[in-house]
Amino acid sequence: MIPEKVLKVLNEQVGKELYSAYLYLSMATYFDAEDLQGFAHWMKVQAKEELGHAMKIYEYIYERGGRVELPALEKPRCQWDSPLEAFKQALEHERFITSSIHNILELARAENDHPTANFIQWFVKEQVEEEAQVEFIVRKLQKLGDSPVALYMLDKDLGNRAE
Ligand code: OFO
Repeated sequence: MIPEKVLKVLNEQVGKELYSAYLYLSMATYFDAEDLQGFAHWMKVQAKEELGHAMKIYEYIYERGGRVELPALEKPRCQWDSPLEAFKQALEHERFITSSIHNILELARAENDHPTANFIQWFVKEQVEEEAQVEFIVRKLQKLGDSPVALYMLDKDLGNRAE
């Protein structure tokens, strides 16, 4: 059985991952409205990945004999001033998710819940990648400045992200 306190934060994390999917899908709607289909595609792929993260925790909870309880999801923001502003928010969000994952690890260790401490390591590693890929796009956007041609090229590039 998962210790009660750990089960609580794992359930909360399912909600946070679902919210990540919701936020990135909302960013996709913004990019589609701006005719930046490549950016929108990137966000749609990311939203699916986040759903996968939520499901990974969901399945783990049941594997350990726990019960998932889904929380209410907040309405995500739907408008940004620029692609850079949207990606900066994505980076801020990923940093928040990273600290949440680290908290789960610390709590699992404190509760001597070795299986969860082991399980959550996958997410610790994943968050390094998640932050790095968003940070890379933020840096690119900062370098491109206001050049529409450069934005168009980046849009093409992001449109190639594999599912
Ligand atoms: Fe689930 O990694 Fe992003 O939020």
